[in-house]
Formats: sequence, C-alpha cells, structure tokens
Amino acid sequence: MIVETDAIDAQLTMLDVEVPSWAYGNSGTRFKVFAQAGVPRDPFEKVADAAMVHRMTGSAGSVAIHIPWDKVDDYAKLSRFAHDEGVRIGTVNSNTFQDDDYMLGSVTHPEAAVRRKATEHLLECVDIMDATGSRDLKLWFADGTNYPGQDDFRSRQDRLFDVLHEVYDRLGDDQRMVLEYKLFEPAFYSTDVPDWGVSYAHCLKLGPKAKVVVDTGHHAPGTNIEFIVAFLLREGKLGAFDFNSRFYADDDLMVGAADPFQLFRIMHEVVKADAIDPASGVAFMLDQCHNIEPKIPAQIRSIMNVQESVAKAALVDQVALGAAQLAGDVLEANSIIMDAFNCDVRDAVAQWRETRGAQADPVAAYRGSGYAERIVGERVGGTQMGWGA
Ligand code: PSV
Ligand code: MN
Repeated sequence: MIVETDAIDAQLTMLDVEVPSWAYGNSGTRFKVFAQAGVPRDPFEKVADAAMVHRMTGSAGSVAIHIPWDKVDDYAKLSRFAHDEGVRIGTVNSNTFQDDDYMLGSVTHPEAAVRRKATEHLLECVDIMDATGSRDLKLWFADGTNYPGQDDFRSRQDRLFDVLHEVYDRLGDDQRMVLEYKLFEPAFYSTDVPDWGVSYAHCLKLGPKAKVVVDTGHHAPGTNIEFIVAFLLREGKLGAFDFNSRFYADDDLMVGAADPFQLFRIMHEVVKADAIDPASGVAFMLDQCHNIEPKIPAQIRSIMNVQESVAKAALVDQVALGAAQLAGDVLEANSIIMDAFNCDVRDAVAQWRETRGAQADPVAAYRGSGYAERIVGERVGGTQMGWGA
C-alpha cells in the first residue's frame, strides 16, 4: 500500500494532544511511589517539562492542570509562563477524591454540607478557568458504594444532577464541562457515573456545554470503545478523550502500548468523522502516570503513538471502504482497514515532525538535548510534586 503523505500531513497538522501535568510528578501504585530525580517542585516546572514534549513532537500544545495539585497564587502568571514556553494551559481537572469528607462520596454524598463543599470546589475550578482562559472543566467523581444497601442509587443520581446543574449554570459562554465515567474503583459495588450512558444522559439533560469524556482505561475488558466513540460523535456529545493503556484495570500506561490496534480503531472513527480538527470540539488528552519509566520521554513516546495511529487512520481508503460495505463485501472491507493498520507510517510521521520544526526522532533528540541532566542538576531542594494520595 502506498503511504499517502498528503493525507497524513493534513490530519497531523490539525492534531493537538493535551498532556497532563500530573504525568511529570511522582506517582505509583497503592503499594509504592518511586521518586525520580529531576521531578518538578511546582506547576511551573511541570509546564516547562510539558513544553519540552511539545518541542520534540510538535503535537502537544497544551497542558492540563489538576486542582488542588496545581494550585498557584497567580494563574495569569502560570498562563503567561506557559505561553512563553510555547504551550497553553488547557483543561482544568477537579479533584473531589482526596479529602476525608468524601469517604462516602462528594457530589452524591448523603450530607448536604459535603455536597456543598464539593460544589464550591467545582465552582472554584471554573474561576480558575476564567483566569487561565481554559475552555474545559473535566469532572471525574470517585463516588460510589461498596456494599449493597449502603445508599440509594436514585437519590445519588438526583444529588449528582443537582450539583452538575449548578456548576453548568456557572459556565461562561465559551466554557464547557466534560464528564468522565469509570466502571469501578475506588468504589467496588456501584459507581455513580459508571459508563458512557450515564454520563451521556446527564450531559443531554444539562445542555450543549456538557459532553462526555472517554478515558480509554475505564472500561471492562473487551469493550468495543470505538463503537462508543462513533455513537457519541454521531450525537455531537464526545467532549474529550483521556488516552492511556490498560492491561487489567485503570493502569494509566502509555497509550498505544497495550493495544495499538484498538487505538487505531478509535482514531479511524475520529478521522472518519473529521473530528481530529479542533473545530469538532473533541479534546485529545493523555491521562497517564509513569511509575517506573522516565516521565518526559514516556510522554513523548505516547504522543508519537497517537501521531502514528492518526497517520494510519488517515490512510484508510474511505471511498473503497464505503463501497465494500455497501456491497456487503465483508472480507474486502476488513482488508481495507487492515491494510492501513499494517502500513509503516513512522518515516512519514518523522518527516511531518521535521517540517513542523519538531524532531524526526523525538526520543533520541530528547536524550541528546541535555534537558534530563539539567533538571536533575537544577531541581534540588524543595518538595517534589506527586499525586499526593
Ligand atoms: C480517574 O481514574 C482519572 O482518570 C480521572 O481523569 C482523574 O482526574 C485522573 O484519573 C487523575 O487522577
Ligand atoms: Mn481520566
């Protein structure tokens, strides 16, 4: 199959993948957090690391922040710093999962005072969006129950909706809320937003500024994620992706590492819907943690994996595919998809990066840049950032 570089270039030129600030901090499992040398001590250093990922790859123009982990006194200053480094502050992620008050839930908690506290946090996140110029508020709730009978499912949905509604009303004209779902964890019996259907139902009721987030790690094994993506795109309700890889649960490994074919199938649906284009309103984000591997090159590798999957999706012969589908030619339709997936697009993507002023071989360029050695030397003293659990 001929590698059509024009088709690849057109998609990659539109592609913008947001990186998570928390990927640069220390992280681990519930068993152990392994600290790494050179890890940022404040959100500014996280942004500097994110900017390095963008310089190497050319596709990572914004960095998501997580509140309160990334609280600063002056958000306008953080935005200016990001701008000077060549990136933007993107999505503001809320955190209603690390406070003792939230043991039985946050926005669904039986006590009104706890729900109020969670609501105030979400409203504060919107204030921060005003200061950073961010468009999206990302909501993920750890709410759920561990035991049958522990709480009433329907009352919890009512409480959830009331809070979402109040926060929705506070959004500015150009702001949105994106609601993430997750099958399980930390609650094990029931989760209050367990799947795309629950998220979609709330978003539909809230209005056009509410959209669904698909975190690729938040599904049962074997779930057909590309079908969910196709459905939400069709309904205009796909707000964002949190990309990562999973083998078993919410593993937060590098996207494209566990199942590159799944990532390609997802990107095929996105490309087919012309939704790589930022005008589509779909935000592409990584939501990953690097526990045993160096963080910055792991982010670089992840962006490269997304670039390569988009490039392969760009090669799908849509016209031939449509004809084969209409003709009921099952084998031909399948082989058209597989031809694109099996293409080696690495040279074409490297060339695109080079013409964009990024690096043909971003990991090697990063290794040769001296950045890793510099931050290890400079970031001495202070407290390394982490997910603070
Ligand atoms: C939850 O597992 C999640 O995917 C949400 O996006 C959080 O905001 C993120 O991880 C970081 O904890
Ligand atoms: Mn996520």
